[in-house]
Amino acid sequence: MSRPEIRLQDLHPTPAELAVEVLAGLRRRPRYIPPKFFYDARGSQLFDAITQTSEYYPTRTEIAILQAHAADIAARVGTGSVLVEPGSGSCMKVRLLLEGLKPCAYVPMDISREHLRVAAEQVAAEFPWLEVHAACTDFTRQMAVPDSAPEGPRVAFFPGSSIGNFDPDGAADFLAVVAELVGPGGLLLIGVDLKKAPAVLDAAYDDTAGVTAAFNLNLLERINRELGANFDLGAWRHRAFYNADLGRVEMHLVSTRDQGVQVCGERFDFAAGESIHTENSYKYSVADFQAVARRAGFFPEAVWTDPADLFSVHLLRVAAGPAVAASGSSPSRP
Ligand code: AVI
Repeated sequence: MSRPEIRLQDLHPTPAELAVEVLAGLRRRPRYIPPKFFYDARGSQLFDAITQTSEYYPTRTEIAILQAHAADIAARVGTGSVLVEPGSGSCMKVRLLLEGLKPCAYVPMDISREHLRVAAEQVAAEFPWLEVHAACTDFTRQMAVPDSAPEGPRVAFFPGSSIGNFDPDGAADFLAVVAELVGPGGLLLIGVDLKKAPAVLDAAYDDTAGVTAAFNLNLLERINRELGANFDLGAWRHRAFYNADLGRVEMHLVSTRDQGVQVCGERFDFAAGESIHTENSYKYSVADFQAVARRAGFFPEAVWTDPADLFSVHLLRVAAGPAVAASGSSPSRP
């Protein structure tokens, strides 16, 4: 069978870009490596496996919200748009919207090239009437609709509470870039995880099967493989906890002993118990998130939640005037 036709714009980060950011993150205190580097091919697979664990409620809850309100969403968004999805991953959730929205084109964007290609081809095969224009890019740095895509009113789809991986200022900056991408009157449909009991959050980010631990540790494996580093994977452990003061789940890799590691010819010493901070996942109330969105020039049009108030899906529209927040954004730093 011939492969379905997709157009792929390739701006995949180079090993040199990985090296620059990893070295900078290991030199600073506290040490920090941005979560976008989780998503090599294995990391993307492990993330998909996380979404299947019983503890990780966001994915199944957001899907239930999208299914329950698909008709309302379609009525509010309308048909014929260019539907853009930054961080599209496996393109699972967008499938729930495509029949109702009937976009004229779908633009998945992801940092993981092969994962993107496979996912985009599957969407193109399942929805033969849909033009798919994929863009392999680090959307935290560069977010542009490929020139090959048609003109049309733009709608951005940013599910999964990926916005939580920015700190609130970074989130407002990122949303301002999205507002510019969709333009005046443009829409954003975005999933945002809600604040809840810390025990639920702690379990969601430290599942008993150890999938999230493997996902976190895969970062060190990737750095060993791609940058010729010598992290001893047996000497690091996964740690995740809800930081109530800052309203975020933090993930760390903790050194279990005093050790030295070579990365790109540079030696880094870690004391026992010292950690590399690898991810923040901010949680919001509906009102707090709407306040962040307003700073970026968006106005709330609708919000849907599940009966247990675990997760929210917001529909936001760009105001006619210019956005307030500055453009340019990067994921949250400690
Ligand atoms: C992609 N992102 C929204 C996930 C989250 O919940 O912050 C990544 C993740 N990290 C650990 N589990 C899932």
